[in-house]
Amino acid sequence: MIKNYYLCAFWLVSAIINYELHHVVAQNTCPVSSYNGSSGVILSPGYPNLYGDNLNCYYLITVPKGLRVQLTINAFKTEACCDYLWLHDGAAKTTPLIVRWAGHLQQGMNAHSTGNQLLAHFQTDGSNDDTGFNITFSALSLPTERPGQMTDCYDWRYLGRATKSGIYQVSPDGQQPFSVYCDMDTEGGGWTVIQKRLDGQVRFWDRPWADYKNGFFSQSQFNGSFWLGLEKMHLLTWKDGNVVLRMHVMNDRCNKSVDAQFGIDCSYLPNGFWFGEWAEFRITDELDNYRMNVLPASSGNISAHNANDDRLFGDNNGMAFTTVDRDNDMDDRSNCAQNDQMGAWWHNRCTGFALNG
Ligand SMILES: [Ca+2]
Ligand SMILES: [Ca+2]
Repeated sequence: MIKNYYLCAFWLVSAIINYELHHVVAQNTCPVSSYNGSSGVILSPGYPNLYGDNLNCYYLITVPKGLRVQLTINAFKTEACCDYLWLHDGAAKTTPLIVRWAGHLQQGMNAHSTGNQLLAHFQTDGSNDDTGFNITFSALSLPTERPGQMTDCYDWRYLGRATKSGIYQVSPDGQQPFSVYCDMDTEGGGWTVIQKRLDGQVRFWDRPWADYKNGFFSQSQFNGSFWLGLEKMHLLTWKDGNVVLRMHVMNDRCNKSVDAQFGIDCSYLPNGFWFGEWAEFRITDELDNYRMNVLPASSGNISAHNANDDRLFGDNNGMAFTTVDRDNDMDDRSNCAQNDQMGAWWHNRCTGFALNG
């Protein structure tokens, strides 16, 4: 009886504390929704204390005409799964999304609009708050327009203000322009697609060096499977200091024909979606056999964020490109592109994953 009595008392105290916590949090309402001028700060409700649940706060930032809005993170901590800061490229929620920020983000991270207005929308779910954000906004000059000289899809998105995914002409070195497929939908858009594999109709693994250098397509060009080509990748990655590589792997994990060939049963594997991002992706020129350099994975679920389990960084960073007819890998006894049909790749001895195999 006494035990029960104490237990009841504890529950009561616990309930009161919870009530008071909720009460404090619930006082957080959205701050002012309009910000004008050349610079300032936007804060999450209650910052640096916990923001509240079920918030929908809007921050419309307007800088002088002819300039762009730049946001720079001073501090950012939200619940990664569920509390988001959406940045829109204009004054309304219907304008294109620049980026969605969530989780614990580093000081100094930034994003910008293409015009003089940016709408930030802070949305939280019904539980688990964090300290939120402290973000500086500033006016950024528009870069000098270079008519007819878009160097990549990022230029088309942020200088050309293109918002539709499709085929665009780019000239990374100011020389002869060529066609690329621009993804304007994923994570703010401006992505130049360098490889796409949809099905087994286009052979990838045993193509010769010349094909991997110059690129190859299915009959439906950029609508089907393709490899843009190492020479173009070199031009695209060499002109800028920081090119981000992003991979998407989705749907069927189990290829029935390969399954039968190697006698593996993979039918128990579910479909899924995996992605990863690696910064400072660079491909050297042909004289150096299109060597690939990259930093460790910065996000995604394709590999763990450490060198031991980051196969692209761990195995392929600093490696030259190998095809079935040109062996530049580190394996003395074999050609890694031939081994188990792993295909042309930046092989070491050989590699943990190879997306052309
Ligand atoms: Ca939450
Ligand atoms: Ca070899």
